[in-house]
Amino acid sequence: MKPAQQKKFDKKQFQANVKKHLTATYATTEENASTRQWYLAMGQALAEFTTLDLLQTETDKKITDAKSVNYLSLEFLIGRLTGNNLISMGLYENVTDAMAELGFNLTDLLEEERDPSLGNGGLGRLAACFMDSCAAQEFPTVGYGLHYEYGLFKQSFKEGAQQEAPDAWRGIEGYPWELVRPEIAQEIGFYGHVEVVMENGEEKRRWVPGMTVKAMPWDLPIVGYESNTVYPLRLWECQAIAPFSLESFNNGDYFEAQHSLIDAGNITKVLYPNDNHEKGKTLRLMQQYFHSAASIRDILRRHEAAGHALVDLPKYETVQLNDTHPTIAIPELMRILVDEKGFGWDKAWSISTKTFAYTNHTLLPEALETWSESLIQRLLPRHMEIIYRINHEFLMEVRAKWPGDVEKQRKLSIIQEGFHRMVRMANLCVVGSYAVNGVAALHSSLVKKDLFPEFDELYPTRLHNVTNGVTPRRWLKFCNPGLSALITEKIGDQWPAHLEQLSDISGFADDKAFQKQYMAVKKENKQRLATWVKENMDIELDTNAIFDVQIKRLHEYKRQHLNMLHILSLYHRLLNEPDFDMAPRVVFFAAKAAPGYHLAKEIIYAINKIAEKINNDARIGNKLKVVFMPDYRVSLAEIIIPASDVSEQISTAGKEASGTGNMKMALNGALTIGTMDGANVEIREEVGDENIYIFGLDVDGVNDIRARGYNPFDYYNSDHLLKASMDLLLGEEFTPGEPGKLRATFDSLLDGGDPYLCLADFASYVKAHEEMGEQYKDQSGWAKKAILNTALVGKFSSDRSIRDYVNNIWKLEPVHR
Ligand code: 26Q
Repeated sequence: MKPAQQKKFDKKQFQANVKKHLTATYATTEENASTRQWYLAMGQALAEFTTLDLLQTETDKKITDAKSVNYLSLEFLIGRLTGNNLISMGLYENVTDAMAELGFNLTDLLEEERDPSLGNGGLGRLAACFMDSCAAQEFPTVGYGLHYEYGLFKQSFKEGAQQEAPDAWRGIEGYPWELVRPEIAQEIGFYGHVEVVMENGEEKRRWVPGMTVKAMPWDLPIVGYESNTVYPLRLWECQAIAPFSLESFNNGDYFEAQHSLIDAGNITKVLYPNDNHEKGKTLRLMQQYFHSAASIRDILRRHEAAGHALVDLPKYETVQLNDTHPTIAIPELMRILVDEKGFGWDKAWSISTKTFAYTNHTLLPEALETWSESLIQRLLPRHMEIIYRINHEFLMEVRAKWPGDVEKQRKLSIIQEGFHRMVRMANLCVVGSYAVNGVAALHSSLVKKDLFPEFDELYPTRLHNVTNGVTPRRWLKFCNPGLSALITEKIGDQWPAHLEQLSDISGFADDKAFQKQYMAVKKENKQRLATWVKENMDIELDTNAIFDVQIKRLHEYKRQHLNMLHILSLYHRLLNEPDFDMAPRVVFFAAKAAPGYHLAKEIIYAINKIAEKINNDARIGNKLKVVFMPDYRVSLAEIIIPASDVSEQISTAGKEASGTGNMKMALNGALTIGTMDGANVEIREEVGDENIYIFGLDVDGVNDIRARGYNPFDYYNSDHLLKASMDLLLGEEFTPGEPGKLRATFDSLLDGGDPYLCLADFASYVKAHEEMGEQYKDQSGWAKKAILNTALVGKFSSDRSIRDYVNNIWKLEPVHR
């Protein structure tokens, strides 16, 4: 089926519209307009196609009478929308042609769009892929997030060290795809106290907030692939209710008068740049409550506007919590039902627990959110009372199940006892949801076995697995047009909506002509990346080399420093082993470190310094290059991923919940070198052991070695290559005149105890790389493996993930428009 937008497209009218926006919206003329203004005007003209659909879906009775999912997430890392929306609307060719007639290359125009980086990494990007898949398959969906003024910081390097700058993603002109919706704004309270009032002889509790702000919604259209469906991604912006206090203003205290404006403006000012790490900051909790409260109110508004009764909420709405960040939505719904809508506790609890479902994305203890009771008490006094009541009822269940077992109560309680009592958000989520899921098979089994074993005993049907996925529209069709065309030539054009069809490509894995075509496309993509690197970093690359890629947030558990040790080992051998023969390679990194994560920044610095030396060392010629690309973001991933030969997925087993970059690179024909962690386990199941390089300790091995008492010095002292590689960090090899400047990583790996077992996995990692490097010398054998990776990862389409949610958790039906 072709989307209606394509049928409606009239080239002349579209061109006229672009020109109209150039003057009417951006106040310039055809003669004077910059490329950026042409892009903006084109964006506005395109948004006209989706706005009406967006508004119509809102009131379409077929949709308001069907069950919807509400995806609540503090992060949506959507990336640029224009190119992707063109693909979904089926207008890519039409608009290429229309803009060419106006004298513009569409690719150049698309480059003018700034990435909306409204997320940190995997969790935010997953939310974006899920929105795309819900729209493509027409499962009624509303995404709820925050309209941050500044997205994830922009990264640059100054003499190798990370520098951060604010990301004003909307520019001064605003973002062409967003629509402000003042008619459905909400008011949100904070602070204040709880009053007791008598109502019909009954005691009722009511929250009287001490401060109120406005939640202003901005809608972004999520366009379903060839489906005529447009769902909103609704992002809340915090505004002051009155621009300033008139009283203080009239009293002449202008500065005082601005205060409310400053406070309210702060709540959605900037995205917190921490990934897999929580820091209990008041403003972060304010963001979370602001997001939850505005979203829950909007869900209830839609439900009531459709004429449905509140008792039927779970029949029409389900609320998916993307990690614990929106947990406060649970007590908020309870507060509204009990305090404002007059429900008894039990009825309200029954409605609420049939509405919420929760996805866990991490087992790392430092990432499990807890908030101090005293902070919640101060900011949200009524919610704290509700949490106590939920906990009280829950602990009665625990006592009934394990009579007399105080230890169980202590462990499961939503409130963690101690000097500073803390609220455990994950426990509140498990207790308050009808379904809880992990994000890959291994991760979900560890959620059951290690994180929530007692909850699993208490609620044996509550815990699920839904393996993550990625959208094949952005991560193959759009970012890799060469490979897409080749696939379409062989198996037709239905695969972007039915990715399992890619398995038909495996029939061509041995076909020498196809192998050549496949590798020629890879070469073109490598050339595109090499050109980017030359233009932006002035490093010359050989596209015959292996392009070995590690792109993800910088975190010790992801072990970029293990990759760095491997580079040091290659450098050492190139200089010291006359017979050492390796396939030339370029090792690419791209990663942002949380600004407060000291060691992560040291690792970036070390890799940059090592790169500088190696890239300019005439002794090793072009055998080895190291490229740390600055400012990793979705649009950069779209260039790197299609060009990757090798995908580094080397986290310590048990630490990476799933990973999704692993899926994107395998889909684009990279061979994974990885541990038995996260979704790597399932990728191996799909592509077969011969088409992936697995190394290192598995989860049991990790547990064993820790139980025996892990000592990194044992490895350092007994493995010559490891010692030689690490010792390179001690002198001034990479920091002339400044010996010891790279010590931080060295120290963390030895005196620091090597918490992520890099040294234990080093030898096995080196060996896997050697095998992989040998294989690369046989280009036909390599091509076969790469083709089989593309062919056999259809499972990892986010369309499949969404169908799993729909069938096993949400229980809803598609609505075709
Ligand atoms: C929490 C509290 C305060 C401030 C920030 C945070 C915070 C923010 C982001 C905590 C965690 C995150 C992000 C986590 C994340 O991206 N997890 C990844 O989720 C992916 C999608 O499921 C998985 O593939 C990755 O394995 C997992 O690391």
